[in-house]
Amino acid sequence: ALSAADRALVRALWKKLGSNVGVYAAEALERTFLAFPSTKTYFAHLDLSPGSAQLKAHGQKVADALTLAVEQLDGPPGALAALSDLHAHKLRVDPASFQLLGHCLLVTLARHFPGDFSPALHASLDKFLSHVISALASGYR
Ligand code: ZNH
Repeated sequence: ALSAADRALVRALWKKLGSNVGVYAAEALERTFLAFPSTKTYFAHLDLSPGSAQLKAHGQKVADALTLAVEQLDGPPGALAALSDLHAHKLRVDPASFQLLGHCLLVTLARHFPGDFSPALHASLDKFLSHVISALASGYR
């Protein structure tokens, strides 16, 4: 679970990302598709070329879900329950691929904010992403 210190570090990073969370999420998606091409199969109906409008739009949706998760870190779990259901039952995404996007998000943020990536922030962000991933995977049970 995330400690108060973990939450504070994640919130501070999110504040720094400001209105650009969607930009970084889109970059993380691009990295995921490049590094793990099988993840592209779910998006055959979208234009995944670098910088495409559809990729940006999807990046913004993923970003908004992540921001919601940051905002609800202190609240009861369940913020991502509906989204988990969607991925499990409608989209039928292999939950293992959540880890891949999570990894690429970490890499993307570390690359853009090298000075902020103390071992503590790295660990806290890792915990946050694991928290999001397990929330998304919860609907598969
Ligand atoms: Zn997902 C969709 C989030 C991961 C696949 N997504 C989606 C959305 C969101 C999300 C918000 C929108 C929904 C609506 O519209 O309602 N995701 C998310 C997150 C994550 C994810 C947060 C993590 C972190 N996904 C993922 C992965 C994959 C996916 C990994 C694969 C590989 N999704 C998907 C799809 C979709 C989605 C396919 C649909 C798209 C369209 O548009 O069609």
